[in-house]
Amino acid sequence: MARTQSPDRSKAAKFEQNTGNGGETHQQVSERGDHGAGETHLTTNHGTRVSDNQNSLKAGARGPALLEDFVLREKIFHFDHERIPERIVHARGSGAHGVFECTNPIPELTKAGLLGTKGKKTETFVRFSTVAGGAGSVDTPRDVRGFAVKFYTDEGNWDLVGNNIPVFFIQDAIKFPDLVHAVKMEADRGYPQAASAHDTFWDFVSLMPETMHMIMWAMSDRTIPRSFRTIEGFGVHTFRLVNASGEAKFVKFHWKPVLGLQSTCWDEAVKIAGADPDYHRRDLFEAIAAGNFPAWDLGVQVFDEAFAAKQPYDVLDATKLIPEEVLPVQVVGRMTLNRNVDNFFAETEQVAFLPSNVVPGIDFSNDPLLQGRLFSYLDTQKSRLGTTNFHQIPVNAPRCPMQNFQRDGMMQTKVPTGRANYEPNSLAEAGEDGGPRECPETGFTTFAANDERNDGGEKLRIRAELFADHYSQARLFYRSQQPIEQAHMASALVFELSKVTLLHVRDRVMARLRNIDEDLAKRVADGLAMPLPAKAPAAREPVEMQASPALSILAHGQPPMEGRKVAILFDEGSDLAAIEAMKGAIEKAGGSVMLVAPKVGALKLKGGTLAADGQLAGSPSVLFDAVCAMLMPEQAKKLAMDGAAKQWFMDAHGHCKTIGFCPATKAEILDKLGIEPDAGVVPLDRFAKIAPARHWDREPKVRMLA
Ligand code: HDE
Repeated sequence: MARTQSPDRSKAAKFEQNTGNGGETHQQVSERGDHGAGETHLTTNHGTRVSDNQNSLKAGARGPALLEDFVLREKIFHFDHERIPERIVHARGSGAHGVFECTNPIPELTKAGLLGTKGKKTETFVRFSTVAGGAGSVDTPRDVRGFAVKFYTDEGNWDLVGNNIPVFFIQDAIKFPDLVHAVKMEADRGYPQAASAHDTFWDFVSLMPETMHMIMWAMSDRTIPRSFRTIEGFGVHTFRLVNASGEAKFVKFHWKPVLGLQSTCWDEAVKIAGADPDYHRRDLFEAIAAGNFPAWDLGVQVFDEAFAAKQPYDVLDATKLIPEEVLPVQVVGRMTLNRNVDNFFAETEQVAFLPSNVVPGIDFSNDPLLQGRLFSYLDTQKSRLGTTNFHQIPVNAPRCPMQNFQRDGMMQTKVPTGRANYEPNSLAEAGEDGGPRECPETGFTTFAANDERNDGGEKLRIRAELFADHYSQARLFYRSQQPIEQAHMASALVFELSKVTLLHVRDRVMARLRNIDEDLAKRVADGLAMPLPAKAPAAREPVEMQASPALSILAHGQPPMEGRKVAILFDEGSDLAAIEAMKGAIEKAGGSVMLVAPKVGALKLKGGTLAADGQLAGSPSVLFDAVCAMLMPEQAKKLAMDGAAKQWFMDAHGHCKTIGFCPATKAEILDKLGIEPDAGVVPLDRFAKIAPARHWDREPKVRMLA
């Protein structure tokens, strides 16, 4: 038998393989000379045209693959290295492009150009994230959300790398690796993923009372948001604004969502994790794709040393906030996210935020957490993106001119010309390009902070006195919540501590809770069926602060219809005109509608046929803000025995959502499930008006809360 390759045999073998080209083989496609849309040619990374992207090079049709196959080796080599290290924290994120527009300029406070003129627009890139889970984890665990914004200003990139909570767990950067180790998967067993409800996290918390304020936020509904579009953002640290005369004020940055604040409830968040692990990513992408651009107002709280000195907390302590009722937030501009990324990896994964990216007019404070971050982010980009030249990646590159004498390094993509790679040089005197020079007038100058309260500035491993108050603001937060929100917090604590197997850790947490609020501590102890331990000694006795309604989500009122998603359940025989009228009413009010039916293909209705957007079992009610059903009696009867259908209504009811019913739905489904009409379980004619509201007064009837 001939050992050489027979062209005819290899052709025959190729004909049997399906290339995915509409059922055609490679041979069929290439015989026709069709190279796909636009007649573009597939090449290697070095530009050589590839003749066959379906078969590796073999010594005979049944022979071994050859090392010589540079097309195969290059393709596999690149593929093998497609993943880069995920972020050590905030690994799971979603990004989008936007624009920031200054609406209320503050040139008297800052010389930063983006805040200096009304109507001034600055491009932005935003990445929202969870903190603890890996890049492939779900979107809805109980977790803090990152809210990182890169402003591509005319004066360089300003990165405001914040969270959706205005305070942080720890006060000093030296504790960050401990905190992160404690909250991530436990070191020996590699679980739990994206969850704080485990021994090591609560062990750390119980031993670090400075975490208590943040723990109150973490146990509140702030950490189970409805959407990225409905979270607030905070710069967390105190920063400085510096004006053209060199005068500085302190500042805290806030982002206020135009769609209002909204969260889910815990049972709902858990179920969403299964129904749609990409719930937040999908929500953001789809909203932007549909032209419903989410927006946030940027606000500032501006204050001076004298104000800072009068507060019962230290403004350099990142575990403390300044209540808005004490110092109002002044809106300076609005950011609108108006463009999805073209490529997730190139943009969302490779974006590198640096709190050290500031522009003239914005400066740091001595917050010891912030100071640590100024090192950490630059350092981490080298290990994640692999090169000191990560700033050249398009999403990271400044939009304004950038030139200096830094050279070379891995993956250098620029080709600098000339000899000037040092400064000072006098090459210009010889007619050569001498390169850029420093700019004393317009360049960034650090505000020469003269902090009177810094006791002479000896080098000490020490924290300022008021940092020792760990409970006043934890109490402020708890007592500023509405009763149902307090019940959610107590229940969250019970849930989390119930997952803690070290009993002494549960005890120690409860002992600390007693410093925050005795009633809260008692509810948690009752919920765990454990005796309340003695109160933990406090390093500093808490002071009473005036309640701050701005800290409550519900005090902001019911959400608007704009940006909310409503499901209409129908089946064969439903009235098409009625469905269309309902859809129209919801869309007119700014909501979006998903049509759900037991089968997705076209169903025969009264008045025509209609295809559903989602199949009932795959579109559980947790994915919607409100649901209604428009069914004929026979179909309602059939659905009344279907598990997915029953759960659909039970969950909508249990999550305190508005449910709109037709007579058949009420008689055949709701009545049998024991779902009684209330302020939010209403006939269809009232549904559209109140759809986005949550009916929290229903909750004590459907769930035991701590
Ligand atoms: Fe971060 N943080 N962090 N952090 N952080 C990172 O940087 C760090 C802190 C925040 O979407 C890392 O590029 C230290 C506070 C966000 O890409 C890392 C300390 C706040 C993001 C890092 C803190 C944040 C990060 C991981 C204590 C709210 C995601 C990958 C001193 C104000 C940014 C990376 C994105 C990411 C370090 C504390 C927010 C390791 C050392 C406080 C939103 O550098």
